[in-house]
Amino acid sequence: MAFPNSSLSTDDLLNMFRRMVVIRTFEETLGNLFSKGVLGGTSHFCIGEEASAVGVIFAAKPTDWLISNHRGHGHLLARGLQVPRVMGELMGKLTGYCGGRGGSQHMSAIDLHFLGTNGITGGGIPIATGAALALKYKQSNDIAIAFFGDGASNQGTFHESLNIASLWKLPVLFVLENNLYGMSTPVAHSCASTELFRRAEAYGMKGSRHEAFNVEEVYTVAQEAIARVRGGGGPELLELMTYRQCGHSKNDPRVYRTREEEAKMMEKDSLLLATRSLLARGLSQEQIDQAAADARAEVAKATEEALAAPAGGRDDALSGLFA
Ligand SMILES: Cc1ncc(C[n+]2csc(CCOP(=O)(O)OP(=O)(O)O)c2C)c(N)n1
Ligand SMILES: [Mg+2]
Repeated sequence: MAFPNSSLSTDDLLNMFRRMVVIRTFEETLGNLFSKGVLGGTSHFCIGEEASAVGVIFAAKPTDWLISNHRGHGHLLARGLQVPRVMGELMGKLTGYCGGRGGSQHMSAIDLHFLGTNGITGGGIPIATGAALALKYKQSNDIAIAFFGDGASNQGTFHESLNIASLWKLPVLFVLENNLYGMSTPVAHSCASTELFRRAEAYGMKGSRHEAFNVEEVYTVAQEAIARVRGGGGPELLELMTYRQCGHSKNDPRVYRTREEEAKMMEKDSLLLATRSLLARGLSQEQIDQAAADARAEVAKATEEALAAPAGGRDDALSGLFA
């Protein structure tokens, strides 16, 4: 069944489903590469949160500027960055978007209007606000979109940015991805009021809260908010209720929540919901399985390509340094 007011065609929805499978497979593949020792360090997966990234970014124009956080693979891949180059960046390869220097948490693609993932909690919010100021100054029709978490909404940068963005009516959409936890801390243990969208009211801007499991629902509410922001209505805060099915980072045993809670949230898995919507629109299970298989094959090919790509070395160690 189509979400009310949805303007998505079945082809669009299938395309979004396929991109969500790319994102999930990408991160499952990273998990394997970490366990084999091919990748080192850590990474933050967005498994379970794919509908938020894909729904919002598909509703934006390709020229709208995106700013992400430490959990940014979904945002990067939803924007359409090439999978082998995103994978290559994580592997420290020269073919990566930042020559392998940025990794997961500091990856940008300026030509695709992606201003970067960001390892500093709340660090991307003022960057988006500054980008929006530049866009307003240039009288551009583009907007800035910042993705961040519930934990980041307790940072000073969130409050300062919302205040100035509203005061100056900047074209920025603040997308608060509320996955119920900041690392191991539940929202109710860190936020005096757990309805985070209400924080917008204090700064004189519109705030709203939506479930973010059905990609069509996310697309629809994002499309409406983006149109208002683009139309000069000033900034907005979109609180998207989501759930990370995995741990905070690679080695998180998830002792702060129950397996029962996880099982209940899995019932709203975005791939499951999108599959149901596609079936209701008349697609066959075989067509949907084929789209998922194509997405998985794309990631497998991208992984091979990234593994074979050259790594940086002494000769280029200083290139790209400005200070
Ligand atoms: C300024 C700063 N403080 C602390 C951290 C450590 N840290 C990394 S992720 C994270 C939690 C962020 O929670 P949230 O914003 O809800 O995003 P989520 O991880 O849930 O997607 C913290 C505290 C950091 N990276 N930067
Ligand atoms: Mg969180």
